[in-house]
Amino acid sequence: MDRFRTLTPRWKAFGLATLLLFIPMSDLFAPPSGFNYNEANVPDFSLPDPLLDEGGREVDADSWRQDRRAEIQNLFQNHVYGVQPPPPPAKVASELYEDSDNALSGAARRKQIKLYLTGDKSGPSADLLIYLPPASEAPSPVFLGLNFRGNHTIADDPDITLNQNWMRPGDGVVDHRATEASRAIADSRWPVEMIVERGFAVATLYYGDIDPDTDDGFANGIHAFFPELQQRDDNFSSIAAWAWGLSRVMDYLEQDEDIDSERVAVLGHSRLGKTALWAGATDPRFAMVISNNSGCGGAALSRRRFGETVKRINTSFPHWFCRNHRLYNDNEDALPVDQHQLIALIAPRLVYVASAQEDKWADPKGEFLSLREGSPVYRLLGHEAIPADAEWPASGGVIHTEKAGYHLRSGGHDITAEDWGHFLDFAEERL
Ligand code: GTR
Repeated sequence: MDRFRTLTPRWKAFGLATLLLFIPMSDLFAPPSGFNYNEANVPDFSLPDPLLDEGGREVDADSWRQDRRAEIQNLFQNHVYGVQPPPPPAKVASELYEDSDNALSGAARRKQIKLYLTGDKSGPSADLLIYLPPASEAPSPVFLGLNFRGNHTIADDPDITLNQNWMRPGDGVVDHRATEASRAIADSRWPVEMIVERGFAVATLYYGDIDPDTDDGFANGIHAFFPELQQRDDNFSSIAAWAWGLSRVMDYLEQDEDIDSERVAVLGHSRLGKTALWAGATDPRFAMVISNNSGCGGAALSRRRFGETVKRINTSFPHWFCRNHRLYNDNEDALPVDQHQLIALIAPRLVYVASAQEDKWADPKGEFLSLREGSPVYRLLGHEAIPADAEWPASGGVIHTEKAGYHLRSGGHDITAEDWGHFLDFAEERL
C-alpha cells in the first residue's frame, strides 16, 4: 500500500484501470452479502393505506388536507425521523461574501453566501454556493441539494471556498479535513454548465456544515443548540437536522431576488435523497422533490426487506433516524407507516424518484413501488402521479406524468449527468 502511495497520480490511475479490467462488472456493484436480493424472497406484506385514517375511516380530499396528512407526518416524526426544532424566530441571517458574473469561463454567475442557521451571527453557519444562468434578468428556478464533501468538490472552480469542517474519510480528506486535493472530485455529480444552460440555478451546501455525519451523541453541529430535543425516543435525528437545514436555506432563497422561490426543487442522492424527501414532506414551500437512489429510509418500501434493511441501517448509522425507529428492526410489519406515505406527503407537488439498475442495496423496484403506492393521494387531490397499473420499467425506462417522474438508469449507485438530464426534462415542462 505504501508503494502505491508513492506513485505519481498518472501511474496510480493506470494501475487502478488495469486492476478494474480484471474485476467482473457484476462484482464492482456487488452489494453487502447476507441480505435479500432475490425478488422471489420478498415476503408477503400489506401496506398501510394512506387513505384510511387511524380510526379506519376513509379519507376524502378535505379530510386529507385537514387531518390525515398531519396524522401521517406525525407518524413519520414519531417513528422514523424524529422531531425538528421550530423555525428560528429571527429568520436566517445571510452575508453575500462573493459574487462573480464570470464563473466557469463565463458560463455562469457564482454567488457564495454565509448563512447563519439560527438567525444569530454568533451561532452555527453554513456556506451556500449558487451558480446562476449568466446575465439572467428574471429570477431563476433552482435545484437545491446538499453535497457530501464540501462545495469545493462540486465544480472545477478554484474560487469556491475550501470547506474547513469535519468530514468522513475519503479522497482528499486528511484527518477529517478537506485538502486542495479534493477540489472537483464530485463534479460528475453536479453538471453545473448543463443546468445553467437550461435556465436553472443550482444551490448547494455541505451537509456537515449543518451536522457532522457521525454518531457523536448529537454534541455538535446544529444539534448542540437543541439538547432538550435529544432526551426522548422521537429525538432530533441527523436526517431531521439536514432536512431542517434545507428549510433554512429555503428561508434565505425567499429573500434572494435572483431566485424564483416558488420554483425550488429540493434534491439529494442516497442518504441526502432520504433527507430531500423528508425536507419536501415537512416543508410545503418546496415545489418539487427529487430522490436519487435514496433506498432504505428514503423512497424504498421498508416492508420489502430487499437489500438494506431497517435493522442494518439503524445499526450502521444509529444517528440517522430517531431511537423509536429501532423498534422496527426485524419488525417492519409493525411500522405504522411505510415509505409510500412519505411520497403521499408531497402531494400534490411534483415528485421525482430516480433509481439505478445495479443499485440493489437501495431496492430500485421498491423505490418505484412506493412512488406508485403513494399516488392514490395525488388522484384524491385531482392529479395524476403514477397510474395504479403502471409496471416497474426496464432499465433505461422513463415515466413522466403530470406530477411524478421516475427513471431507471443502467449502472450503479450514483447521480450522473444522465440523471440530471431527466430531472431537467421534467422540470422544464412542469416546474
Ligand atoms: C450506505 C447506506 C445507504 C446510503 C448510502 C449513501 O452506506 O447503507 O442507505 O444512504 O450509504 O448515503 O451513500
